Amino acid sequence: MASINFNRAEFVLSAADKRQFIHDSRSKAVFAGRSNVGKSSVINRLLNRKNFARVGSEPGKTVHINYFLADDKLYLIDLPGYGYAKVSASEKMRWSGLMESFFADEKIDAAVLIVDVRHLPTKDDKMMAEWMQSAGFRFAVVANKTDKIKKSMLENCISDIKGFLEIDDDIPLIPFSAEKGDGREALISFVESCM
Ligand SMILES: Nc1nc2c(ncn2[C@@H]2O[C@H](COP(=O)(O)OP(=O)(O)OP(=O)(O)O)[C@@H](O)[C@H]2O)c(=O)[nH]1
Ligand SMILES: [Mg+2]
Repeated sequence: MASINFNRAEFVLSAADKRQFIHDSRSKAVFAGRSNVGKSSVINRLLNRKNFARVGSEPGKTVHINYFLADDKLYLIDLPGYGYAKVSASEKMRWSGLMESFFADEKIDAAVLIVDVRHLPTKDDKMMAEWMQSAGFRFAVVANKTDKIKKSMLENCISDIKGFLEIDDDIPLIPFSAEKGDGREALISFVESCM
């Protein structure tokens, strides 16, 4: 268990190829999820920065693997999103290849799957959740964009997401709003508990 100063952060690099992956003794937390669910926004919220990780209204903004370093101890890794319909077949292949080599190559301390609280997850999300658990990573799900639903809906939305993903009861499912900051402390606790 380590304590991280998330206000101390730097951008390290954007990797398009496995030769650029980072191997050192620092911890690594990855952020995965469908295009446009708010992976980059969640990272910005953790770091208390605006548009540090690039946020876009157009889905598919993050096409490389972006490494941010918090407190010289922990890499926050922004993975390119999946599931955007307009992506070409060759781009999908590139994504799969990059992900495969990334996960084969890296020691991951914490894996965070981000979903949109308003919608049921997709089959791709479920595959990602199964895969991350079977890989033996410490794993949590973040249900982002809670500011977009009524408070009274939250409990139902969360239990629907949990039911669809069929995650174990001991997997944290964290309601989150990158916009408002809700859930930030809970996500920080999870990440720090993995180190
Ligand atoms: N209302 C609201 N909007 C959000 C929240 N999180 C992200 N957004 C918006 O959702 C859009 C996508 O956010 P990104 O952070 O770029 O999403 P991403 O998952 O990194 O997207 P890709 O890099 O394309 O895979 C942007 O317009 C954000 O401003 C949130 O908690 N609440
Ligand atoms: Mg992004």
